[in-house]
Amino acid sequence: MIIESAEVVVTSPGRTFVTLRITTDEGLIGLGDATLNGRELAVASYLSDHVAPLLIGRDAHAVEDTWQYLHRGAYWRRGPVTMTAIAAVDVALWDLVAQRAGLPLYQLLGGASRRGLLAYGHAGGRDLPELSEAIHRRLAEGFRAIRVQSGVPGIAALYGVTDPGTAYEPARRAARPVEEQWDSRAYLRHLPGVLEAVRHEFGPELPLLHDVHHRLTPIEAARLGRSLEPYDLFWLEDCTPAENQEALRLVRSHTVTPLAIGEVFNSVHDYRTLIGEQLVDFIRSSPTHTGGITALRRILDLAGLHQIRSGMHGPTDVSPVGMAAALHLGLAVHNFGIQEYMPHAAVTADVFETSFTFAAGLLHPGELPGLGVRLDLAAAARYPYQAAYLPVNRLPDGTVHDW
Ligand code: GCO
Ligand code: MG
Repeated sequence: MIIESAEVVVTSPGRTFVTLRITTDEGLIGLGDATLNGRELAVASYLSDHVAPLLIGRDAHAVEDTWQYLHRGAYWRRGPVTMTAIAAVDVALWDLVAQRAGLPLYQLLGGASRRGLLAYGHAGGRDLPELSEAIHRRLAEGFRAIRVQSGVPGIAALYGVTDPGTAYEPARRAARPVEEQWDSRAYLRHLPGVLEAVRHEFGPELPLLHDVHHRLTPIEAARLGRSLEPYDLFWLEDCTPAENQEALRLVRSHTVTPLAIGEVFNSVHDYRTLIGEQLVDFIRSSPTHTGGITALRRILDLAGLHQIRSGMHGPTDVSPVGMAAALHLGLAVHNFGIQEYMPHAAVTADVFETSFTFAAGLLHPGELPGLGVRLDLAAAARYPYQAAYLPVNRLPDGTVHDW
């Protein structure tokens, strides 16, 4: 099965997605997600200028060799742009190999280890009544685990909180990033009361998650983790800027609240201390930003030795192709934990036809050969690229802070 062409498709149906589309001599088409939120064109260029020409004439079955060729062969290793580009190639090749075998991809990854993947949905509100309404809405949609984000008095624009009824979408279409605010002391004072109220209203069973989005110092994170222990969180996510792996030693030694980290990681090396010293409980990487299925599977196998489970990133900026890859891998690995699921805008379905399902709180990748996703090129052309940026964060005195 020889690769004849590799084409990069940039389209913005609702938001921007970058997709690698590989065609073989037998006419099969494999898809890989290369979407890096707010930096999409950098990956598109890396792929079309530097990677696509190397793929022509290669054997599409050579998944591992191609991964090593693009990773070691580039000399310059790691980094979100490079690893997202390699991920797109890797996922597109897995898609092709599985289509050629006539099997849904999860069957090539070891087969199903469970009936479906427990998914969590997002609920955010500016205050408690809005938050409660948002949680009820998610439960009515079938979610059986909820991520809870709340407004904080004194902070005007905050991560994870939108006007009632509008879907949360972090990237905004504007010439420059919008600016949000942050105040750790106000947040630390307010959040425990929010989780207490939610736990009280929704009872002890419902898994609740919360995302700090990289904003606290280790000692602040330790304090927060400890103060949330009575509310039995499923996880506390990205409590500190996660690239400092050693910071988690301090957090871990002070709290038994489970910790999830890694949506901005792109390599197994970002996890070595965290996994080796058992400093986290869930791996947030998605195939899209971590070098694909080949690379994430290695990370999850290492994590499994330490009873650390998957909790793959599944925001709208992981495309339907990237979501399908996550679902096939998640269905197959033994140490699956939970899958984030932020459904795409309805208009995205004009371009991407998917076969994954969501029922009774569980996602399933479906039974079509390969990933089970199709890209309609003519429809993609109707949604030309539109620039969007993630927000930038500032403290009350104007200092730039982690967003
Ligand atoms: C999450 C994430 C997202 C990110 C977004 C950035 O937990 O889902 O934190 O909301 O902010 O993916 O591109
Ligand atoms: Mg997050």
